[in-house]
Amino acid sequence: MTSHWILGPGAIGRLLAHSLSPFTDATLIGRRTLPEHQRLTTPEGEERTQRLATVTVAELASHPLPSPGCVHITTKAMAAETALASIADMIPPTIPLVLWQNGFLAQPRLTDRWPGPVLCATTTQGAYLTGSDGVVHAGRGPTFIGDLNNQHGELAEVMTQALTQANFAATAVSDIRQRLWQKLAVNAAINPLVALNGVRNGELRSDAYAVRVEAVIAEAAAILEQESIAPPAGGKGEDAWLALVWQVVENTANNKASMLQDVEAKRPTERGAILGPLIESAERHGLACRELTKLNSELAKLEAAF
Ligand code: KPL
Repeated sequence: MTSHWILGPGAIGRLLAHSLSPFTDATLIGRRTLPEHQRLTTPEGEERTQRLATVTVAELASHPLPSPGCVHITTKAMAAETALASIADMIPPTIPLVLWQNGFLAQPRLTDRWPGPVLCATTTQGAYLTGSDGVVHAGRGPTFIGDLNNQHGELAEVMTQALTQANFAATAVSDIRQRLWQKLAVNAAINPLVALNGVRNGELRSDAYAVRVEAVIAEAAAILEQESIAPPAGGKGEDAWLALVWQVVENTANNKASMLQDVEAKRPTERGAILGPLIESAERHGLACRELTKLNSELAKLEAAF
């Protein structure tokens, strides 16, 4: 993979740019100007400053760059399509895309609409921004890459090799749809509740919240079964989903979930990409989704007051 454009200078976008830049040509693209000198704090606490190639969409329109080998879209889920539209006439429509969004909203839409190959990535790398010139790589975690129709296995291999070489460990997989939905289920059980109540993940273990976590999982397990999404590692139905959710709550007890960070910053949340596909599927299959719908309306109400 010769050169990478990274569209969306959030935490994962900047982490990718820091990782790829010493090894290959990587350009970070945003709507606003970013300082060229960017700081990375590693999980070991080491601080490094790197000069990254940064450019705004407006600068790119007036001073076009040579076409990249691929475009990583690292915006929030609901911004992915607009972000791609902002650069679409600057790149050939055959360029491979890599989608890094949570949930399952941008992935099926762009897979249907973009003429070139569309890879989807799901990552457990932990990272957060510290202002316009810093990102903290809080924890390492695996990344999986594949495409929804399993037509681009070789490209997924090339992409994961490029990332792994850059110390961003990634594996090509043939079950990315399963993995995206599994992450979505965990996010649906944790993110809306912590965001609405302003609590860290670990607090969901208290009785008042645990009942709602269980209600979400009861609805989600039935929906996932209809979507042919297997329960996690060898388990069965609702119990396996619950065990996974409680494990993630335990592992991330001290975390402020991404949706809580959005609410605190008065940014729109990813509810449409996380709760949306579950509610839409429940309606399609005639399944109950009272708790999911309630969470979605509560979040909508909260966001309307920003
Ligand atoms: O993925 C997460 C998020 O914050 O979006 C979890 C797993 C809930 C960890 O906080």
